[in-house]
Amino acid sequence: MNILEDLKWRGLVNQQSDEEGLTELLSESKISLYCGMDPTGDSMHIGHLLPFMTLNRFAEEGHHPIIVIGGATGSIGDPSGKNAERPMQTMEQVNANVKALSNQASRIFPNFESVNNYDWTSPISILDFLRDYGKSFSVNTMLNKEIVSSRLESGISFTEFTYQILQSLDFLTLYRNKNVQLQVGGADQWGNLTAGLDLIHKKEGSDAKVYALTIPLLLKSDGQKFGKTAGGAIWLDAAKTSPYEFYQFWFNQDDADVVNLLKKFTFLSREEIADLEEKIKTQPEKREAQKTLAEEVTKFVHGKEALETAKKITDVLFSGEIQELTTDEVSQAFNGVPSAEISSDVINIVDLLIEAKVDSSKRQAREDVQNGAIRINGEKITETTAEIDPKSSFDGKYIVIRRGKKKYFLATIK
Ligand code: 545
Repeated sequence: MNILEDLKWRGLVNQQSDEEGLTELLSESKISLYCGMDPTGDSMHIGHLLPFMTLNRFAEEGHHPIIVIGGATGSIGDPSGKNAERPMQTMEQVNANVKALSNQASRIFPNFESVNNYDWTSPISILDFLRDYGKSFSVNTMLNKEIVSSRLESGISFTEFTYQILQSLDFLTLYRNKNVQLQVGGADQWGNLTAGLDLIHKKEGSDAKVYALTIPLLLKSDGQKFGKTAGGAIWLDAAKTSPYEFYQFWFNQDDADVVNLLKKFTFLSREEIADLEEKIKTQPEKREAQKTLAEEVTKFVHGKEALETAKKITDVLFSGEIQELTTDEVSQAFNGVPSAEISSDVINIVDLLIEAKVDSSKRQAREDVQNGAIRINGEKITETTAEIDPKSSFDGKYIVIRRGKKKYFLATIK
């Protein structure tokens, strides 16, 4: 099976400019290909991951992937998929985001080449721009692209209207300087990708071998957009979404979605995925497929060590042996549980339950303790006279309180 067939099997192909041509090119030679990202923020989230993981699939076949970080395009703002003008970022913001994203990209995709389109875009003067490139673009064609036509009623600035020219210029520059022959992007990028093909064909001749491939927008089996949770996006930055939360996100996927996700987000073979698909049918309660998905994606994005920590936290929360966690693991594990700040003084258990907002009345707090419903750092406390020393656990930073079987609270020490 060739790589395009594999991508199709995984559901990773939306549109292609010339399937036959690309199939032939890939059967003859190793190529360079690229996907871009604009510095609209300081981290990617899982919605951005697929095109870059797709480049990685090409890399595994010996092709050469390049990431373009949009220092220039990000200062303009891509109108694709947006129904209103983007607020323009300051150049300081753009530069800070370029830095953060470049670091993130090179950590997750260490074998990719990375370039910044500011380097070749910023030296072009307005006259060169209009004379060398503007002439190759028909306003009529630009207006007919979905990116622009969908904005004609609500309005679009000349700045954002020009965006497709800048992205096309990147493809042309990379074709000329690095022999890049394929651009990959999400389905929203089709207009920008084909604008690039047109520019290259005009400037370099209609026989230039360049191609575009888009990846479908990911939906869940219930039709909802994938990757958005009640708590917001799932970020690739461990400081925004901890590796433990990241792991849990994948682990909690429905049976109906998990095979699709294994195909798209892991590098497992058809056989391995078929095996897991079988296990969903015969032993769904084991959640083997979800576990494998969570392990594979967490390892790919955060590395082996972070995966081990995520699994350890998962096990500890299941067994209740909280004292086995390190301070850092506590902060990952309980990020998002109800928490309150308390002082570092030794405190009576009943008072602690009130201060940490576990119980709202002393009567309730005493009852909970007497009923054996309260655990402090994993240890059951049954005496209402018990005194708790905040300095004695987790470097004096946290007390983990459990009420009943599952409900956790975190007291953070001031
Ligand atoms: C710029 C210059 C190029 C080629 C591409 C670009 C960027 C492109 C774009 N892409 C999106 C993006 O999102 C912000 C990510 C940052 C954290 O806007 N014009 O930059 C997304 N892209 C990945 C996929 C996408 C797309 O990075 O293509 O479809 C999401 O899946 O929206 O020469």
